Amino acid sequence: MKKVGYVCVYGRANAGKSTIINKCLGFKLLPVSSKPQTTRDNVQAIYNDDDSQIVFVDTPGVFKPHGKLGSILLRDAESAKEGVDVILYVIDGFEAPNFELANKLKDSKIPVVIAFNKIDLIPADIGEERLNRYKTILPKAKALEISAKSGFGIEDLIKTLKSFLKEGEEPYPNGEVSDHPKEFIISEIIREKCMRLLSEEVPHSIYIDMKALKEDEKGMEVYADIIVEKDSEKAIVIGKEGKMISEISRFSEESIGNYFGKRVYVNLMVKTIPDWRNSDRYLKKFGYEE
Ligand SMILES: Nc1nc2c(ncn2[C@@H]2O[C@H](COP(=O)(O)OP(=O)(O)OP(=O)(O)O)[C@@H](O)[C@H]2O)c(=O)[nH]1
Ligand SMILES: [Mg+2]
Repeated sequence: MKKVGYVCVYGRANAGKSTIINKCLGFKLLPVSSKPQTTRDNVQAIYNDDDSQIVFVDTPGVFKPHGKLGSILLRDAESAKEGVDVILYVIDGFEAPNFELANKLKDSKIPVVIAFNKIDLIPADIGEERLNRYKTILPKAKALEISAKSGFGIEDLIKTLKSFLKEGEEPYPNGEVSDHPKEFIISEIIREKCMRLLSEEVPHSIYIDMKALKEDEKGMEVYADIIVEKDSEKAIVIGKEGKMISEISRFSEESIGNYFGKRVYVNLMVKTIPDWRNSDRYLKKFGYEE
């Protein structure tokens, strides 16, 4: 029997949680961007090897919440820590230390593993000094220095996580990579392109509403609406002479195509739904239950 279990990946926004999971999986499943609050859902990502199955639960980064959607995301991140086998607490080593979450984890009954990430960006002595301050708060936690970007420490991290798991039935016996359907993975790829290509506040007001997915052996056709909150944002997403929306489509086609190994056509429409992130009706429609 394999060693199996659930690992909640928890930490502040932009710490590198989704990047770490992608690196462990060996392929890119989850959206990553340099803007905080890229992840919006607790998504399970399934790692498999010969002797183990680790279900990573990616979470929205902890951040001062704005509006109703922000509060829902914060609640989701906090609740993901319950019922797992290990909490992987990801720290951005480059950022000035912030001990709020470490203090929250102090009394955790679930084992905590610290991934002190982005060590490629800081001198070793500064990293060590910073990490030691976290270790003082969480003396029982196992701590590893890693760089999700370069892959340094990832193998060790997987080994460490496995040491906390027990033998049992695999939660996902059929080679699934996620608990979310294909449509969700596609919508997240499109949203990631928006996060990366658009500036300022626009990316945060975006929701990708999948309309249709047509597929055969050779190709895929994706039809989706990009929802924004204001007409001014709609104009930015469309861009001058439709330049931005065609960039978003082109990058999405490339990434979705690489992921599924098929030719992909993406058709996007932009729609305004005023203040959807504070609307009970739309939050519910888009899957964010209060
Ligand atoms: N230099 C460096 N950058 C990293 C490393 N890990 C992640 N990053 C970058 O940090 C940024 C945030 O990464 P994400 O994986 O989206 O972070 P996250 O914690 O999932 O963020 P949210 O989903 O917003 O909470 C991206 O620009 C990554 O490329 C690392 O080890 N080194
Ligand atoms: Mg993320």
